[in-house]
Amino acid sequence: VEDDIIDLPNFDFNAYMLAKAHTVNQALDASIAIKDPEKIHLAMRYSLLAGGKRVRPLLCLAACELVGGTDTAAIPAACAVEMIHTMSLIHDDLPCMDNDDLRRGKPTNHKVFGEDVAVLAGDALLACAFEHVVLATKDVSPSRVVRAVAELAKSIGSEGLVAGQVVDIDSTGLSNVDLERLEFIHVHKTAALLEAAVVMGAIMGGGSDQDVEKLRKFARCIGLLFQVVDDILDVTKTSEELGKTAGKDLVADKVTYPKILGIQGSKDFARRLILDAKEQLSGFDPKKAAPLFALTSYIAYRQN
Ligand code: GRG
Repeated sequence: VEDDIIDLPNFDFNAYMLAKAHTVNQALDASIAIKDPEKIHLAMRYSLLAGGKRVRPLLCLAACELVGGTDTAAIPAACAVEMIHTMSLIHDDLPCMDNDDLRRGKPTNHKVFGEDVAVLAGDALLACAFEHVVLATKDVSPSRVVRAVAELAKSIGSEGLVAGQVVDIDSTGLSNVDLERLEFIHVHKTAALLEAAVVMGAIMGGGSDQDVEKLRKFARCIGLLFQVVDDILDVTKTSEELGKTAGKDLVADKVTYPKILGIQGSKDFARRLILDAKEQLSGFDPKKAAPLFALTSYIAYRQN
């Protein structure tokens, strides 16, 4: 998405990202100690602390801030979302799924610890996420914590992330995947967890039902935006790497937005999603909304 259609006056996004990512990384480091049995805890920490953009936790903290909450209220939820994101990547990389050797620039979990431990590390991170949000959340009413946990659970199960993954697997190699099916995959596989991150942040921060629903709509737009941009980057980056005009999506076995809409059509769609996302933030205090505007911009213009 080339044109800058998000205006961010007086907001130092780099400083914001660095400070918040540091807070998140410290909290993640503290959330899982190395204890007995050492192997499983090392495997969990290996992937959780392997880097990554931390987009989901940052969204969670920014949504909390927007509705007037503090980082303290949302940090356990932010960590829980990243734990689940990480476990989904560990499982996605397994030989029975995508069979990837590298993730975040490092050997995948199963390459280092073996397939058996990688499956278990994913399972343990999933359990740890729920335990963490319930036990570590401070200064938030129990009813809000329960609502947040329900949001998280709904976003990842057979009507969320898992639904997206199973339909994605079923679509691999098919030549007739249409826009509706592609959107189903991404709404579930990618957007659902981003939505949970934002909604949990708003709930933990004390947002009204109206705030939460506006932010849910915002998150659905940026969730799809995330994936459209991912698909565009996949084509443009691979084209650059190959020094050709044809990109990876033209040779790979999976359907992408550029394959169905073309590059320009995908960019137009991304632009529409940015405008729709912005629209949802328009009723909030612009100063408090600046981090979410900035994260939208980051998702739209990122290079990886
Ligand atoms: C959640 C119960 C449960 C099971 C997992 C394997 C699986 C089921 C789902 C796969 C989901 C998957 C791999 C989705 C892709 C999501 C995505 C866009 C990943 C890339 O996210 P980035 O760019 O990565 O934020 P970093 O490394 O920066 O965190």
